Amino acid sequence: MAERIIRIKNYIGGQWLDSESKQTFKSMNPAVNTETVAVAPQSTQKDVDYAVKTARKAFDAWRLTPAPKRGEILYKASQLILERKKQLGELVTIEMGKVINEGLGDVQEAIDIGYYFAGEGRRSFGQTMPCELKEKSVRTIREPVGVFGLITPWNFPIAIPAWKIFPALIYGNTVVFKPSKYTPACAFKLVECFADAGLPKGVLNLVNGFGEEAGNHLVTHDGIDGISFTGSSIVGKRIGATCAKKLKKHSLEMGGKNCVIVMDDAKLDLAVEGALWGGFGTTGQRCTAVSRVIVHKKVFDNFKKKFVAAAKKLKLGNGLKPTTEVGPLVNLDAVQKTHEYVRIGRNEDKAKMLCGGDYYKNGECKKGHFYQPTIFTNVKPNMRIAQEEIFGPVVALLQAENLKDAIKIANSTKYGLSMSIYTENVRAAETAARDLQSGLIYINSPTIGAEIQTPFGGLKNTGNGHREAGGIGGAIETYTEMKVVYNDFSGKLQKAQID
Ligand code: UN1
Repeated sequence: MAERIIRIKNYIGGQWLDSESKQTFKSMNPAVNTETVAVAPQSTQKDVDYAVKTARKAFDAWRLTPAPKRGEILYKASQLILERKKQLGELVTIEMGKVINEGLGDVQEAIDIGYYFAGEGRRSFGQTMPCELKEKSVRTIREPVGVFGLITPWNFPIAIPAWKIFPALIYGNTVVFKPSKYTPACAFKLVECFADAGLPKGVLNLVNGFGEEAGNHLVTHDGIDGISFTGSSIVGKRIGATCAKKLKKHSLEMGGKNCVIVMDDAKLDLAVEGALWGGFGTTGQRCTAVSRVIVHKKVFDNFKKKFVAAAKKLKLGNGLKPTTEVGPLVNLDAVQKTHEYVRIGRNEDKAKMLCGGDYYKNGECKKGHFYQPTIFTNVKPNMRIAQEEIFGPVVALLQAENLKDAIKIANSTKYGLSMSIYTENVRAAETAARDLQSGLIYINSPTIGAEIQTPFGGLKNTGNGHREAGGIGGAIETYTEMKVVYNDFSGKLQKAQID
C-alpha cells in the first residue's frame, strides 16, 4: 500500500515544476479506490509551450552529441531503472492495478528496451551502395526528426513510455512526454531515472495533464516535429488527422481484437493455459490481450469445459499479494464499460455466458474496481463482443469448421495486432502465419508477451504502418529521417543517367 501521497512535478529544462496554473489532479489506487496514490500538475497550454520551447532549444546540442555518448547516458538510465525495479514494479501495481509479477515485468520491459537502444548508439547503421559513376560514393545516414511529443497509456505505465523515450533520444531527438492521467507517478519515477543519469537539461521534458488540454496542444503545436501515440483508436484517429494536415510524422499504436485459434490436434491443456494467461492476465487490459478463442469443432466442448473450469479458479485480489492472479481494472469507467459489453453480449448479441458477468466485491475487493473473469460461448463472428475491443476480462468462444474457416473468422475484425494458433501440424502453423492479418503471430503461445528486440505493431485499424521497439523496420523508422549523401571526388562534373 502507498504509505504517503506522491507529490509530482513536471520536468522542464531540468527543473521540477508545478503547472503555471497551480492546478492539480490525483491518481488513485484501483484496488483500494479511496486511496490517493499521487497528486500531479494539471498542465495548461502555457506549460506545454514552455516544454516545447525548451526541447527545441536543447535539440541542436543533443543531435550533435555523438550517438555513443548519448548511448552511455541512456545505459546509465537503464541501470537506474534496474536498481529501482522493485519500487517501480510496486508502484505500477499500486497505480494501475496489475499483479506484482506483471508490474515487475512492465519495468523489465523498460530495462530491456533501455539496454537495446543504448546499444543503438554504436549501431544506428546506414547503408553504402555502389555508385554508377566513377570516383563518386553514396551512403545513407540516419538523422533525428526533431522534437517528439510522446503520448502514452496507463496499461504499461513504465514499459510503453520507455519504448518511446529510449529510441527517440538515442537517435538524437528531444522529447516532450505527456503520460496518461491515470499513471502520473509511474511517469514521474521513470523520468527521475533519466534525470539522475545525467541527461542534459531540456532533452526530456515531462508535462502531466489531460488529453483535452495538454495532449491536444502538444499534437497541434508547430514546434513539434513528430508524435508517437499509444491508446484508443478514437483518439488515435483524431491525432492522425491533425498530424496529417500539418504533415507531421506520427506513429499510432491502437486497438486490437486478438485471437487464439485452437486446432483439433492442439495440446489442449497448453492451449487452455495460454488462452487463460492471454485473456485474463493484466485483467484483459493489454492491446495484445486474447479476447476471442476460435476453436475447432472437434475439440470445442472439451476446450470450453477446461477453459471455464480454469477461469473460475482464478484468484482475484490486490495485485500486491503474491497469490493474486487477476487484479482490478484501472478505474470505474473501465468496470462500467466491461459490464456494458457483458450486457450487450447477453441481451443484444444473445450469446451464452458461461461464467463471470458481474462486479466482484468479495472481501478486500469491495473497495476496488474488480470484475469477474467472463466467458461467452455461442459467439458468432459478427457479434459486437466478437468485433469491438472491450479491454477487460471478457473472452468470446467461437467455433470453426476447419483451419480455413478459423483463419477467416480470425481476420473478420477491423483490427490486426496479435493472433496465435495452437497446433502440432507444421503446415497448419505456416498457413496461419501466412494468412492471418496480424502484425504479431504466435505459434503455440498466447498473443501477449512480445519481446523488445522485434518490431511491435499491427495491421488494419490497429496502427498506421509504424512499428515500435527494435529490429529492422522498428522504432528507428519512426524516430529518424533518412538522408542520402553523395560524394563526388572526381573533381569534374559527372552526370548521372547520362555519362
Ligand atoms: C500493450 O498492451 O499496449 O506483448 C503492449 C505484450 C507486451 C506489450 C503490450 N510486451 O503483451
